Amino acid sequence: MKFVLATHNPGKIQEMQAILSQLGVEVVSPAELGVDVDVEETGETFAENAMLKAKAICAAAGLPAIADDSGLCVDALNGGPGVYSARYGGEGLDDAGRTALLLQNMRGQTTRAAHFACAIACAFPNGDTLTAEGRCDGAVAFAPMGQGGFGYDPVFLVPEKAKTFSQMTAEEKNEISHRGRALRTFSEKLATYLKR
Ligand code: ITT
Repeated sequence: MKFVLATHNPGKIQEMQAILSQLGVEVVSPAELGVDVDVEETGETFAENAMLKAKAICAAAGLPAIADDSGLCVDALNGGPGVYSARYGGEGLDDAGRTALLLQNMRGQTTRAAHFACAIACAFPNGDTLTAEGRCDGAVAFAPMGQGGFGYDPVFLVPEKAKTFSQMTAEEKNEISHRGRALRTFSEKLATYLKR
């Protein structure tokens, strides 16, 4: 069975393709199918937004769709930017701009604890759905470090590894990341679903 990835984020597409192909799930991007739907993320939780995206792309593509909604939740910012991670600071900012804004808003803050959260939703053309969540605990670094990954990776420090996500290989990140964990849980649920 082929699945369409309900995301426009190239960083996510790369990671989701790498993890899902290892798990034996065949995926295509919306671009490969000529599908271009912009879904308004009106949900208050990662899970709600992931489901909105999965259902919209499933309807447009006529294929089962897997969506990811994720973000960085910082304790000192009351869990923010959270579901607003992609929109932090408004439309004009890119990944580097949002990261710089985060460091600015954390200036002088000694409580650096944060976690990445990921909700995966899968919608099937027959109306069935599957969901999974994953989380990775860490801290907001004091300055960007490393070149890999995307988004807030350069400032997300994993203390046990003494590295930011950007300083890890793709494999190292996938092993412990919110997205890796959510997708592995998802693939177990998918296997059970497909057996029925
Ligand atoms: P789609 O909705 O098209 O999937 P998006 O980038 O808008 O793409 P989200 O609404 O889920 O996705 O926003 C998540 C944001 O959180 C994303 O833009 C990143 O800035 C950040 N983020 C999520 N996972 C991340 C990761 O593994 N590393 C770094 N930043 C991440």
